[in-house]
Amino acid sequence: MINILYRKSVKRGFEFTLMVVGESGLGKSTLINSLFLTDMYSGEYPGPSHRIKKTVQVEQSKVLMKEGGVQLLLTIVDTPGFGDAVDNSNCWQPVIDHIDSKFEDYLNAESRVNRRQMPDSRVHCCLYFIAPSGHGLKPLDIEFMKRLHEKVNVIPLIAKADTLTPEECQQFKKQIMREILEHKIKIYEFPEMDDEEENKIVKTIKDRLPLAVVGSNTIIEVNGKKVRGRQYPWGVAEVENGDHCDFTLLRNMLIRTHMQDLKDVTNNVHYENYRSRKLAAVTCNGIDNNKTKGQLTKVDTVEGMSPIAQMEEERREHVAKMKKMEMEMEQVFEMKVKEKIQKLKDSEAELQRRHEQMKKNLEAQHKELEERRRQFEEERSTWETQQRILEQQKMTLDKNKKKGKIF
Ligand SMILES: Nc1nc2c(ncn2[C@@H]2O[C@H](COP(=O)(O)OP(=O)(O)OP(=O)(O)O)[C@@H](O)[C@H]2O)c(=O)[nH]1
Ligand SMILES: [Mg+2]
Repeated sequence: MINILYRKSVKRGFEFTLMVVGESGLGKSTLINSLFLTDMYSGEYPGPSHRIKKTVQVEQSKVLMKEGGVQLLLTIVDTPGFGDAVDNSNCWQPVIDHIDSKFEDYLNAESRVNRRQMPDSRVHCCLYFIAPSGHGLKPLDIEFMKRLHEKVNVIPLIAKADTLTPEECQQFKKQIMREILEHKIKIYEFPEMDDEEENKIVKTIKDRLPLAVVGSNTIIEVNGKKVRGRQYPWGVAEVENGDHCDFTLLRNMLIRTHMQDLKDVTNNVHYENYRSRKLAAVTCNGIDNNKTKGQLTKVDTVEGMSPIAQMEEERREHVAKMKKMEMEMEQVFEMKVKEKIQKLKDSEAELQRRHEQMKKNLEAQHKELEERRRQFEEERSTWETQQRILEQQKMTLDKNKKKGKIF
């Protein structure tokens, strides 16, 4: 049954949302372009009108792609880089607001009773760009990642890895992982896989964290082959060359090996956290904190109502609201179970039907074969009889020849 459900989800295709976050100018937009979008300029450095512009607001793009026969609707969320301003406090707010608003949309869709087609625009993964300074994380990086890690799967990346030598990059990676551990930043944990090959990939990824990336939208010719890369007087940093950076490892992990797990963790951990925080806000002191102010002003204007009566009124309203929510949740749950059972029944009936059909086909084929075999046997015995008669005739002829009876 699990297989059938899985196959169904494969047939319907995947929805996946990826976000990039980091200081301004670290190549977030360029990497997104290199990973999934097709803007490319060949030859020389692109003219000013073609260069990627500074990102000034949260921007979403959608890409429809096919990966291993599976349809994939990828949403990419590009965010404005931070770190330019004199005061960078709260620079994470637009990013956090975006993630929360998507959770909110999902929660609203989920509590609607009729929810056959629920679009999932929650952010499933956030690539966090670290400047290739060689000197570890900045306080702002630590603060930002800590704000993100309870809400989204964070994967740290070293930006513009072509500006570090391989040794520097190696050292820098170790340093960053030490600091991540030290500051208890919870980055996305790559799970063990069932498949041995995939487990090898997981081990490689874990050993290489944070992944070092190079982005480029320029095509350069290297030994007669056209590649994405960055040209330097001393050579070319190739984006898709595993010896130069971890770009390909990152891309494969995102769209092949770990997409489903990133979605599962988003749903089971981050979204669940958001939902329970939301519910806690509703039940905290019996009053929804977000609504408190509004309700009090409303009740305040009711003349002649004592504070006690106001509170009683609020309490009653709240109890009624909770009951309604509870009922709605129960309804949703029942619907969910019914839908699942119906789906399973349908699949079972379909399987049974196909099984019967195959059985019938096989029986018909068997009968046909039997019939052909019988015909063949008949033909053979007729042929054998004819053969015997012929042989006898031949023998009689021979005998007669010997006796000189003929002619
Ligand atoms: N050396 C090097 N330069 C890069 C790389 N990726 C991008 N750049 C350059 O860095 C500059 C900024 O790139 P963007 O992609 O606009 O950076 P961003 O992070 O989107 O910047 P904001 O939108 O301001 O946040 C551009 O001139 C890019 O060509 C890289 O991997 N290595
Ligand atoms: Mg940008």
